[in-house]
Amino acid sequence: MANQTIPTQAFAGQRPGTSGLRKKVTVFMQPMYLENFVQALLDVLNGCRADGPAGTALHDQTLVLGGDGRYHNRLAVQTILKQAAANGVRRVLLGQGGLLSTPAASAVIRRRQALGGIILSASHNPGGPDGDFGIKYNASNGGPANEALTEAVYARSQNLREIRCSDASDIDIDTLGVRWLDQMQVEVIDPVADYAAVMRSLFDFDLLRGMFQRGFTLRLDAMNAVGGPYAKAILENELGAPSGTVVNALPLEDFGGLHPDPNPVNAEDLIAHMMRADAPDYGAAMDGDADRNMVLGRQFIVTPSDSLAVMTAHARLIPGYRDGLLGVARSMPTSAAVDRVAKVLGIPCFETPTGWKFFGNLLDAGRVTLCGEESYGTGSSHVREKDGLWAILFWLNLQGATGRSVESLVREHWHTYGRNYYSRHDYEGIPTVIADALMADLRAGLPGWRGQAFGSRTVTLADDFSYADPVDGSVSAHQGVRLMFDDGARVVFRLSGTGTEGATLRVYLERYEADPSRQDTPVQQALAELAAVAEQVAGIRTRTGMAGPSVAT
Ligand code: VG1
Ligand code: CO
Repeated sequence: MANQTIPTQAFAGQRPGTSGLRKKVTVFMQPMYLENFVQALLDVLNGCRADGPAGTALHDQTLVLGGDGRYHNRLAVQTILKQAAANGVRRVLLGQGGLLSTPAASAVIRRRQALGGIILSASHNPGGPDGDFGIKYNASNGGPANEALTEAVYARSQNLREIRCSDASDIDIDTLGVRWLDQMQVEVIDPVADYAAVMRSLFDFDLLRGMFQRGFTLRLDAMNAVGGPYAKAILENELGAPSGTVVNALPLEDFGGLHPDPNPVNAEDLIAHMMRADAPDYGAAMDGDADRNMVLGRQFIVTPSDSLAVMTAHARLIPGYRDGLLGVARSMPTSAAVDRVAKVLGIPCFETPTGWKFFGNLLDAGRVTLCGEESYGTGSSHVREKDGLWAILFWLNLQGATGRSVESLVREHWHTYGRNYYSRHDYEGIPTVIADALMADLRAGLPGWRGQAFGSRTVTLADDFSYADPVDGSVSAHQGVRLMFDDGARVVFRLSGTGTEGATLRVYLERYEADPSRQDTPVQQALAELAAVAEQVAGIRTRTGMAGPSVAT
């Protein structure tokens, strides 16, 4: 079979966002759209500059490939394999059926010492022919490519004139084992094996097995996404949880119509189960690519920011972290609950921009062990992605090691450290011009806010968060507008970088409550004053015509 060189024209807008290039499936299905982006990526990996000739850096390299199984995944896998072959890649490790969860892809890259991996996922975005598709590249540390690389790919995509592709036929991606696509070796691997080995090395599997033997009950909602096979293999097959513990376990191309975003709005069926009188001991869910997690106890929902703080406080009880933590990191909008724990433990705590790629350097440099985001993401140095099932196993191990329920662990935490009331309000589908103007006006108004009083609170800091990476010194500016108050409360504004329709404004609200007798207020009530401040400062209702947020979690 021969390599073909096919002329193409650049597509505008192939700049990766918070987590790769995400667009509507209909956009990705345009002829050459995926091909262009993949060619730009392979060119950059081959050592090309924005407009230079092709290099050969890939010729002795291995790439990992897999995705969350959503609509278009199988077709995209075949296309990418043919492009990889024509661009001189030596070997591809492909998840069986084209499947790899995001954390599993990270684990495979690391364990097999691959150059990197291509992950096909739009994560928590809906799937199906009318849904979203996505592609991202992870580097040899297993983590999302840094901004320098994604910008180079974008620059290359804007100068692209041709792509190279093999005209070989589709290959079998469903049978384990090695086959050839021209000169390139394709090894179809079990998508679960490497990942499960990592989990075994971190958690007390004997303890967990004993819990299920003694009747501990868990409901894990895999939301018809890629996490199902991982959860079934580890929890039901290996740890002996009764069959049916993992629900919605079969990955479906459209997620069975579910929106695979594990939050109280989209995981309503799980919440309903957990609120019943006969609820299981423990409830959990993952998102489309299994890197997010939601943790629930009986009649109790854990916020992701609290989850990170509780995990940090108890990490030494988990075998993989028994020697303690080097440090922790959280994204800027994530609540400061973990900061208080880090202080008590005497370990460093870093504040990074939104997106997992910013944790990579800190993890690689051995400065942090645990990381988390308010968006239902927690992870550790075991891979370079957030990891849904890992977090669920961590909390399971924690319940087993302490003999305590999810709710009592969190309540005790609040009692000890105080409670950071926290909520994120999303305003979805705003016309881009309106959202951009809102943010621009907020930024322009920043100098005026400092010293302003809102009710009993005074603004002590008003800025646009800028991050200087302590490891490589790179600076990422304009990461979100912050208003900080004298009592530790905060309001943060930023625009989403993962959506595919219009703009989504995210407003993050936080305030601290040390007094245990005042830690039981409903969250939205506890934050109502701050929501009013956000409205006053940004004029969201007038500008968008929306009466309130489309999602408040
Ligand atoms: C969102 C979250 C962010 C997360 C990102 C990718 O980004 O806020 O914390 O890292 O999604 O998560 P944004 O730019 O829309 O706010 V995943 O699970 O979609 O890859
Ligand atoms: Co995800």
